[in-house]
Amino acid sequence: MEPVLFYGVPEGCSFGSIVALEWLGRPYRLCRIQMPEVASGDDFRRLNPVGETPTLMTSDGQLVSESLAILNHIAALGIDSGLAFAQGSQEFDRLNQMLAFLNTSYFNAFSPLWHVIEHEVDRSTKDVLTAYGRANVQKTHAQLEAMLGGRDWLVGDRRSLADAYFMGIARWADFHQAIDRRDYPGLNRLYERMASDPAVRFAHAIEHEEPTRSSGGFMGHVSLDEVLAARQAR
Ligand SMILES: N[C@@H](CCC(=O)N[C@@H](CS)C(=O)NCC(=O)O)C(=O)O
Repeated sequence: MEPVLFYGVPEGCSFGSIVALEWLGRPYRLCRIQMPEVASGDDFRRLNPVGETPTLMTSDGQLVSESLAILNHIAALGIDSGLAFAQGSQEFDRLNQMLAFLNTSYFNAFSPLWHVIEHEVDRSTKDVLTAYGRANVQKTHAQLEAMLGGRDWLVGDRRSLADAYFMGIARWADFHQAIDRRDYPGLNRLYERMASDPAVRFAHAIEHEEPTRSSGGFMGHVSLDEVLAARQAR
């Protein structure tokens, strides 16, 4: 079977991995995982014991979880097509640094905001967490704007996997009304440019189950049951 990306809905951070696979252009399939029910269920935990998405199953059945590991796996396949850089190069270090920032500081800034939506909390706890989350989201946007340094793309002079991953997280700021992105002009331009990228439009349509066309190698969806049955039969 082609590689399968298990992506979480709604609005999951798997978004960037879908964009990356589209850009890579090689055949792949998708498996839709509803959060939290299916992601934390026993069946999916057979593929990722952590119970989180994304997870990638490679064509030889190996399982890779954690966005950084998945993006670096895709990156290694995309060096020839200019999607990423060879380990040991300065560009690789820059990309890895940016991905690490996005995957830790930037991603985690939203955690308090998600917590108040996903858990029952009393009014004062909600106010404290909301203020803390918004302050973190503002801080990490200011940091990222400084790292962007007036360039068009997060790393180097062309799009990279960092821009793909950024897009999946950045939209959470709108959902939580945590910032006005126009206060960060460089990030705002990047967001607008990426929003019109065919792979970003595709990933958005996939999440929302809208009709769409792949500009990469998407071969269709496969269900979790089908994947588990195929693995058992191996
Ligand atoms: N460190 C992980 C974090 C993955 C993560 O938190 N995934 C969320 C979606 S963005 C998830 O699957 N949550 C499970 C749930 O909400 O049930 C990564 O970078 O891939």
